[in-house]
Amino acid sequence: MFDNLSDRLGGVFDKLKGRGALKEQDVRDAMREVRIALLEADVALPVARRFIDAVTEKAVGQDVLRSITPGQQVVKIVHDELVEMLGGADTPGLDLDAKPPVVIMMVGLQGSGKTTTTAKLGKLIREKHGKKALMASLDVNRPAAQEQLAVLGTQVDVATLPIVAGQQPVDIARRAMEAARLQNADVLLLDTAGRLHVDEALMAEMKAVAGVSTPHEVLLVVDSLTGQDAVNVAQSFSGEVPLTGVILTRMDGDARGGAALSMRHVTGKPIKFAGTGEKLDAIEAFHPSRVADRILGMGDVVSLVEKAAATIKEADAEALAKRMAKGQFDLNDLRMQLQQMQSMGGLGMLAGMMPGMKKAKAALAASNMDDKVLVHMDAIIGSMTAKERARPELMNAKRKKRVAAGSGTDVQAVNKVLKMHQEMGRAMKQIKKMGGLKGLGALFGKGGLGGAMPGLGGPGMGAGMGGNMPGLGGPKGPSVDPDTLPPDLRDLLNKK
Ligand SMILES: Nc1nc2c(ncn2[C@@H]2O[C@H](COP(=O)(O)OP(=O)(O)OP(=O)(O)O)[C@@H](O)[C@H]2O)c(=O)[nH]1
Ligand SMILES: [Mg+2]
Repeated sequence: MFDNLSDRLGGVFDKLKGRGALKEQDVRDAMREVRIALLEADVALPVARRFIDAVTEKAVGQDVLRSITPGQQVVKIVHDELVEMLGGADTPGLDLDAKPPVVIMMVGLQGSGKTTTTAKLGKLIREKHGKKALMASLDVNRPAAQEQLAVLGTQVDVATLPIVAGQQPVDIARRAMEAARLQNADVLLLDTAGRLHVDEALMAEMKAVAGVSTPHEVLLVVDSLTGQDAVNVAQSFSGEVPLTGVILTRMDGDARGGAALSMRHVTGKPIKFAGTGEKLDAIEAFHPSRVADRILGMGDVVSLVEKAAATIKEADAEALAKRMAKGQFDLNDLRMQLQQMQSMGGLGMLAGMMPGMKKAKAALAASNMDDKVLVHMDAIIGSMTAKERARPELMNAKRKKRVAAGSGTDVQAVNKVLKMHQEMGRAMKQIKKMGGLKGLGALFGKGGLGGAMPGLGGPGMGAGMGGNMPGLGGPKGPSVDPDTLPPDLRDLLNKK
């Protein structure tokens, strides 16, 4: 689910993030691509249009374009707007707050997953809410539909209404109400019949059932795989019965995601649950922010950006940028970069929060790298004298031995730190020559990894860590992905 959309958007944003500065036209161009990606994912046209308008309006603002990390900011705006599109930060769960028996009516097209979801909810109500539920099938169209629910009922240990052959839906609903009262059930779940298409007979039946049972929740069950058609279905239903929420089934499948993304806007009702499999516990509360994270392929870039902003002392960043402007970069500066990485929670956490985290995490695990590497590097620099830190060229064999002993490492490790520093210094000099300082300043300021990763995004971290610190990831490690760097930096790394 969302895989294609995710890839497409990832491509668009990588380009955006790879730039130090953004012009309004860059944002507009990117938004055109986002729009195409949304439409290809089967998002309803008005929904896509509204989304793009909202994002564009916010993203072309001067605060964003002039900020140090415009690309990141645009991504955050897209993220926040996606959350909004999916229903906002807080989505309500099941509302069982009414006089029992609280009636929940399930509606939807044939095969959308109503019966399965009814049983899933019955189980959830028993286990999570600690309440007693009764389930009744009003499906007299499909042979054995009522038996299906009875079987599921025994599986989830929730009572079902005894079947009376030949009884019609409205009468079954009445009988179910009566039975629920007699059994002191807290909740009555009504599973209704589906049709291949929305038709008048179906709507009349839904209305009549709602009329006698006055449901507290009317949940529209929608198959995520239905794409654009789901939107029409949702529109027809919401015009006829008082929907209170939507449940998306088959979120475990490879749907393009359009139904999920459009549903909230089309029905105006919250998506309450997501069905994630055929098993009867495969149901999850629907969290817009988590889904947005998933679509944007971010571990949690948003909190990473927030965290970076909170962690990196503005003053430090500025001081470093100034020194770099003069072509200065000593071991103290390197150390500051390492400490920033550590104070953000270490490498494991960073990898977990990075976009494309799957790859990064795997590389991290494969390289046996852990936060000890950072600690060791810090200890090595810490064991040097102030003079040595400022002038690393002083480090001869004797001094290296002393520092290795002092930091509890070996000369090889000391060499690695020195080499890393050398690479970073060289990279910076070249950048200075190329006049690419603005991008670099941004990278180090609050930036890194295309904006969000101080330290990790620096050119030296890319060159140094990737190339020379086997412990720190190797070529495929969590060092910066060259594609996310500003073009001038990228060229530099590629030349290497
Ligand atoms: N993978 C997956 N399969 C699901 C999910 N929800 C339902 N299914 C499957 O979809 C099929 C149809 O589900 P039902 O619950 O019978 O659908 P229905 O809406 O009651 O169908 P009718 O009563 O014929 O209208 C079953 O095989 C379910 O196991 C889900 O979230 N994920
Ligand atoms: Mg059914």
